[in-house]
Amino acid sequence: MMTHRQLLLTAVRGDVPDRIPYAPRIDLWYNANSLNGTLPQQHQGKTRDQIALSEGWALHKVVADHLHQPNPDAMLHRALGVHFMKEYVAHFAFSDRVKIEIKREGDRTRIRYTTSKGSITTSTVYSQEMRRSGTSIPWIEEHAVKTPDDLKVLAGVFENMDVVANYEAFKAHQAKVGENGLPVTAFTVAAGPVHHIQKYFLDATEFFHYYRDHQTEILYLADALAPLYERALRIVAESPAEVIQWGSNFDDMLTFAPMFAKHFVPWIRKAKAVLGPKDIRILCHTDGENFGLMDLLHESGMDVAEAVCPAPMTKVSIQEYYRRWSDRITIFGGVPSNLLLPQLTPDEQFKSFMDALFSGIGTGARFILGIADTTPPDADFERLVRIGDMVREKGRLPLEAGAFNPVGTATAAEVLAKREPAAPVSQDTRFTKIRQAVLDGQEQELIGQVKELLQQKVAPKDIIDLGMVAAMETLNQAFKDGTVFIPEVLAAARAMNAAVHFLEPHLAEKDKRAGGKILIGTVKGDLHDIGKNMVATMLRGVGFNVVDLGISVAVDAFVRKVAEERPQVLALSALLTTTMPEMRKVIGALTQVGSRETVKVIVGGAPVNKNFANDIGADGYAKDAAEAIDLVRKLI
Ligand code: B1M
Repeated sequence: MMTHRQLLLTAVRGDVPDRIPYAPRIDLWYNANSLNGTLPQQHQGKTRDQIALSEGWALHKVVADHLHQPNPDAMLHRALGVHFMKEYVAHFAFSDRVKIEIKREGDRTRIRYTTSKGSITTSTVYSQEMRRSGTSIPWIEEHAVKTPDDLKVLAGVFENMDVVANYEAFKAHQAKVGENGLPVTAFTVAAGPVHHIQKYFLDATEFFHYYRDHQTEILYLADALAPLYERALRIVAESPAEVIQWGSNFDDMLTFAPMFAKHFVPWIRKAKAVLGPKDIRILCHTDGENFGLMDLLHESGMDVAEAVCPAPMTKVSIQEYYRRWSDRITIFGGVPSNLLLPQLTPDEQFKSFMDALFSGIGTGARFILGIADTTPPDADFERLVRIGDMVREKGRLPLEAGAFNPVGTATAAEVLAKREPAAPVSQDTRFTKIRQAVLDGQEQELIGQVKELLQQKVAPKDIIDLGMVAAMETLNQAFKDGTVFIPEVLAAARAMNAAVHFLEPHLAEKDKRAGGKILIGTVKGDLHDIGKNMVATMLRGVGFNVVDLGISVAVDAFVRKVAEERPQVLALSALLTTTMPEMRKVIGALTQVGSRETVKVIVGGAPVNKNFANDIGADGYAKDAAEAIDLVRKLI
C-alpha cells in the first residue's frame, strides 16, 4: 500500500496512485478552534498534524506554517514579499546598502526602507482578533507604493538584494513530514515579477489603476525583480524539493487573462523549463474563479492546480475541470468550503455533491481530494471525516467512472449562455464622443466633451444618462462577458466620477444626485475589499455620494456612522461565510438604537445571496456592482 507521500507524489507526477489521496487543509480551522478551546472532544490537546494523521488523512503541506517558524522575524518584511520560512528553499537577502528602520507599536509593525533613490514605508498588522479567526498572516495595512515614484525606490531596494539557498531548514522540514505528506516549497507565492508587484507592493484595487496608468514604471520595477526570480529558480533547481508553489490566488478577475498571458505565463514556462528537467513539479494555489484562465493555465506548463474551488461556489464544475485539465494538470481540491457548513449546505446536498464529484472525475488519475480554499473555523468536522470514509470506501483507483449518481454535464460556457441578454444602451449620436471617452477612461477628454455639449445647451441630465451611464452599462456588460477587465472598468468609473462632479453645479435642482448618500464597508473580521471598492467606485461614477468606511468595520462603527452621516443607503460587503453573520448584527443594532427606519440596508459579496438578505431583514441584495447601482436607484 502506498504511503501518503507516495500517493501525493504519484498524482502530482500524473501517474495513477492506488487510491485517491485526501489532504484536507485544516490550518485556519485548527488555529481558530484551538485558540478558542473548541476543538472536537476527541482531538483536544492535539496538534493539527496529529489530528489529520489520527483521522488517516495526508498532511496538507502546501502553505508554510506561519505560526511556527524558527526565525521570529520570518514575516517581518511581508509587505515586500520577503519571507524567511523554514519551508522555503530560497530566501531574499537584504544588502547593507538598504537602511531598514523597524518600529513595533502593539499589533502594528512599521518599517522604513531607505536607498540612494529615496525611502518607502510599510505597515503590517497582526491582531488578537485575527488570531482568533484563525488567520496566520499579518495584514498589509500600508503598502510600499503610494506614488509612482515609490516604484523607483522599490527597484532600488531589490537591485541591492540577493537570493540565497536555505536547503538545510527545508531538509529538516521534509524529514519531519516524512511519509505523511508531500512538502511543497516556495520562494515567494507570486508567479513572477509583475505578480509580485500586484500581490505585495500595492493596495489590491490601486494596482489596477497603476497597471493601466503607470505601466512603464511597473515594468521598470519588474525588471529589477527579474534577475532575483531567475536566481531563485536556479537555487530551487539544485534543491531537494520535489514541488514548488509558483503563484497563488489566481482569479480571472484579479489576475485577468490578458495580464496573465503577458506577464504570468512566460514565467510559468520559464519555471517549467528550469525545474522540469530536474523532476521538480510546479504548483499554483488557484482558489478564485478560473473560468477565464482555464486554457491559459492548461497551456502554461503548470503541473498542479491546488485549492481548486468548483461550482457551486464558482462557475466551473468539477467535471469540466477534469475534462479540460486532467490530461496535463493535477487537480488538487474539489470540495468548496461551503460544503462543510450545514447552515449553508444541507446534508442531502452535501451527499449528492460528493457522489457527483466521485463520478465526475473519470478514472480519478491526476486528482487529489482537498478543501478549497481551506476548512472554515465553523465547519462541521464530521463532514471532513465522512469524506475520508468515502475515499477509503470508494477511492480505489482507477475509479469506475459513473459508478455513483449521474451528474449534469452542462459546461460553464453553456451556463453562461443562459444569462440575461445585454441591456439596450442609448444610440443617441450626440453622445458618441462622450461614450467613447468613458469607455477609454479618459478624464480630460470626457470633461472637454461635456463642456462642448453644455455650450450646445444639451441638458446635463441627458449628458449623464444617455452619454455616461449608457457607456458604463455597455462596459459592465463587456466586463461580464469577459471582453474588458478590471483596470478599464475602474478607469471608466473614475473618469465618469470626475465628469459628474464637474456637472453637478449645472444640474437642475430636481436632478441633483447629492441627495443620494451611500455608506459602504466590509464587515468586521473580513479584510476583502476589492469587490467593495468596485461597488463604491461605480456608485460614485454614476453620481452618488459614497462614504467608504473600509474593511473590518465593527457593528458599532456602522451604527455611529449612520447617525453621523445620515445616508439613504448602507451597503455591507462580506466575502467570508464566517463574517456574513455580522450583517445580521448590524441590522439588529440599527433596530435597537431606532435608526433602522432611517436607512435602507443592502448586502453583497460572493457568499451572500437573496435568501440570506431576506432572512436577515435587509432591504436588498446585489450580486455585482451593476446590480448595486440599479438597487440603490430603486431604493432612493
Ligand atoms: Co480570500 N477567500 N481569504 N483572500 N479570496 C475567498 C473569498 C474564498 C471564497 C476563496 C475560496 O474558498 N475559494 C474564501 C472564503 C471561503 C468561505 O468563506 N467559505 C477565502 C478565504 C478562506 C480567505 C482566507 C481565510 C484565506 C486564509 O487565510 N487561508 C483569508 C481571510 C482574510 C480575512 O478576510 N480575514 C483570505 C485572504 C485573501 C487575500 C488577502 C489573499 C485576498 C484579498 C485581497 C483584498 O481584498 N484586498 C483574497 C482573495 C483575492 C480572494 C478571492 C480569490 C477573490 C476575491 C475577489 O476580490 N474577487 C476569493 C475567491 C472567490 O471569491 N471566488 C477569496 C474579485 C471581486 C471583484 O469580486 O469580491 O466577489 P467580489 O465582489 C463582487 C461581488 O461579490 C459584489 O460586487 C463585486 C463586483 O462585481 N459585491 C457587492 C461585493 N461586495 C458587495 C457589496 C454590495 C453589493 C455587491 O453592497 C450591497
